[in-house]
Amino acid sequence: MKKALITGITGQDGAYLAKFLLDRNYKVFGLAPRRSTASYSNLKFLNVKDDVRLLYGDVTDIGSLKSAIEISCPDEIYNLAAMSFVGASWDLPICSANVNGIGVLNILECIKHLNKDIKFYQAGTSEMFGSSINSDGFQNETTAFHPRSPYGVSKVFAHNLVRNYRESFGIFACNGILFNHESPLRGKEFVTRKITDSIARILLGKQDKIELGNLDTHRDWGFAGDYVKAMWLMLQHDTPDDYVVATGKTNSIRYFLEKSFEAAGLDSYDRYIIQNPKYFRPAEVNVLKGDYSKANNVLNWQPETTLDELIIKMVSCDIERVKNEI
Ligand code: NAP
Ligand code: G4F
Repeated sequence: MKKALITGITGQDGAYLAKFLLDRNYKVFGLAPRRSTASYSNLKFLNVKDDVRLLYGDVTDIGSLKSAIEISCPDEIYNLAAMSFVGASWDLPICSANVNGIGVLNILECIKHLNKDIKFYQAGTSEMFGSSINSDGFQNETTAFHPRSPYGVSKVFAHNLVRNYRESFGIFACNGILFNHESPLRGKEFVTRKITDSIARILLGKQDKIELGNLDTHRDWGFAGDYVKAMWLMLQHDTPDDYVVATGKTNSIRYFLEKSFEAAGLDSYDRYIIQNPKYFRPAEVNVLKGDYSKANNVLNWQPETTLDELIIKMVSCDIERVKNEI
């Protein structure tokens, strides 16, 4: 039986990846930081909370990582832990650098010293491209990085470390460069879930308006459940490498709003939206559109869920959740 250690197991991707690996008969360990109120809601939502073994740990605390690796003896480590909210990274730049940058170095150092045969996946992001785009309008593995937030900068640091430890020490370490992926488990501060949760509240008479920032940016949105498969495929391949994971389609926040309101049976979104300067960012990433042909050709991976299907799933799930709120 293969063993995997997932950092960030309580987050959106962590829960989907835990389920994916359990379904493939892995023994799954999860690193969970100490929080004043522990949140296992994502693991519970997917009915996997009791099937994983959680170990206290924090990627900024190398002793806790060493101990988690010694207890779990993993064949594979998936590093999903992050301060993942771009909007907060200007307020928390040092925290972002420590968790998203030094945290990765801590794990790589543990692998180097404890067991160089452990395969490693690093959760990289399209935010590393920032304002950089190829002349064909896509971003792929050859696109230069020009991050636009402390979050993006911290992830570039991690990306380069992973490549360096692969080249220097022969560690099987892969960078996924994942474009935005959403689900009913997405945190409510991210724009998609903020919209679908608010629509459910509007529909059920619990909210009147949605306050948002820039509605004209474009994102390449996929379904998180599809993307965790790509993480796993990277570690099953013969050689370690870096891969873009995306849908190849881009849409604006306005499109997401329009389709979400439609999915809830509500007409035009205009009268429900207030634009609040507090949600605009000091520097913005205007367009993300990923070319996933390398992942398709080498790993045989492709997205399975369309954005319109994803929106329907998120809206209906939030309507049920808000209905059942006490
Ligand atoms: P998420 O829901 O915000 O989950 C992040 C996880 O990291 C949570 O379990 C969080 O625990 C944990 N964490 C935070 N600080 C930690 C620390 N110091 N030590 C250990 N764990 C810590 O994020 P996600 O959407 O699942 O994304 C997973 C990873 O993919 C992240 O690295 C993110 O940057 C990256 N990524 C995401 C996307 C996307 O569109 N979702 C795209 C590209 C890359 P608490 O909840 O207790 O804080
Ligand atoms: O949903 P967002 O906060 O996601 P963002 O910044 O694209 O980051 C997500 O995807 C990255 C991959 O590209 C991940 F690495 C990262 O961890 C995270 O998962 O914002 C999307 C867009 C932005 O342009 C933002 O300015 O929506 C715009 N937006 C407009 N109004 C808003 C809002 N974003 C948020 N969060 N809240 C608003 O009210």
